[in-house]
Amino acid sequence: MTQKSAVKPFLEVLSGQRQKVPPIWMMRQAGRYLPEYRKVREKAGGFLDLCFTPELATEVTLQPIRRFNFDAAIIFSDILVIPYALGRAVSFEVGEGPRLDPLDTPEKVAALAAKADFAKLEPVYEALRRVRRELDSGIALIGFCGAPFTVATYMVAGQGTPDQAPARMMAYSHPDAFAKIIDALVENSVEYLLGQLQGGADALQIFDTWAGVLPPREFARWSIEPTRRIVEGVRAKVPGAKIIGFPRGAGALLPAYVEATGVDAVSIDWAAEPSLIRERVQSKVAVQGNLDPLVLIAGGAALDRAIDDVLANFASGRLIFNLGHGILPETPIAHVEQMVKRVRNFRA
Ligand code: 1CP
Repeated sequence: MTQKSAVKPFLEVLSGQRQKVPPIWMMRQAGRYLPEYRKVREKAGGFLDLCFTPELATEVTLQPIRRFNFDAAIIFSDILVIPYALGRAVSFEVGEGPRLDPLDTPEKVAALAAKADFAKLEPVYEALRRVRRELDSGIALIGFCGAPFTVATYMVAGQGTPDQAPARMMAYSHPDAFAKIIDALVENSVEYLLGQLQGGADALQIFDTWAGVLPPREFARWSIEPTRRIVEGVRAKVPGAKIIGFPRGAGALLPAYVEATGVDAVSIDWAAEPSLIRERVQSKVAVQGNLDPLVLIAGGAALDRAIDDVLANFASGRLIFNLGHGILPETPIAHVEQMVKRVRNFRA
């Protein structure tokens, strides 16, 4: 890797300093679109074994950095390690996504552990320490967790669902039970994020992938409020901790999310309306996003045009260039190279 100065452009943007060339990384940048990832994944056995073997997690975290020299690495793990550490059965079936033991009645919720077994998460902290040692000083390291609502949707349903109906239904029918799950996730996520900062993470991202399915009142209660408590809990121990929120699909609720949670940046999806974002979001915090992952598969002139749109919309303010959601497995590597080159050649 090329030697860089100790200034981390990614962190500069989070601290309020717009960069002439926006820093760039991709959500889900370590993963199945990379042949070198698929190789490690095969030899790791189960997906959780990959997450919990520091040597392998370090390797796959660094793979996209070696290839593309991104401005940030995100530690290889998953949002479902918290339910796992809370004693829930969690497995990943190849081609099917996560499977959990459904937490779908108030009786089952009453028996949920209040505190995670953090010894189970120690390998993630060890992987962070190893990545930090190997990473160039100009590249930031991101730790993460799922937002309580999104993690709860998988815990309640026992799997991914198209519309998160099981969790939404529990929130309406048994709000006290649902609140108990959310509270456990808030408290343990604070501790997990603090552990990641101690392990060497420079910044944190809170993924609320399913926040957009909630009506405004429920969004305030189950997305904004728990995220606000996590931000406050982390900063009570590490004042100034840099935190990015990703309430996917929040749309016109983004200004309220930013105002109430206190995050330093929001990751926005590709449907976000540019003038609303500039005037009511980017005027307050940094913005990360928001290329449509599908256009990264399409490539060619459509990709160039879409990249230029993101830059025209947001590069006059604090921008971290990213996708609007995770990169898809069928994405050609040459298209990622095309994107990185075009963004790095941009001068605002
Ligand atoms: O076999 C495999 O390789 C499994 C695929 C996979 C990978 C590569 C899963 C299972 N998780 C991960 C890693 C992962 N997950 C990372 C680190 C890698 C990186 O970003 O480079 C991160 C940040 C996540 C976060 C995550 N997991 C989210 C939030 C972000 C998002 O993309 O929306 C969610 C919702 C999950 C749950 C999950 N884990 C895995 C899958 C396939 C899913 C999604 C299930 C669904 O679609 O409902």
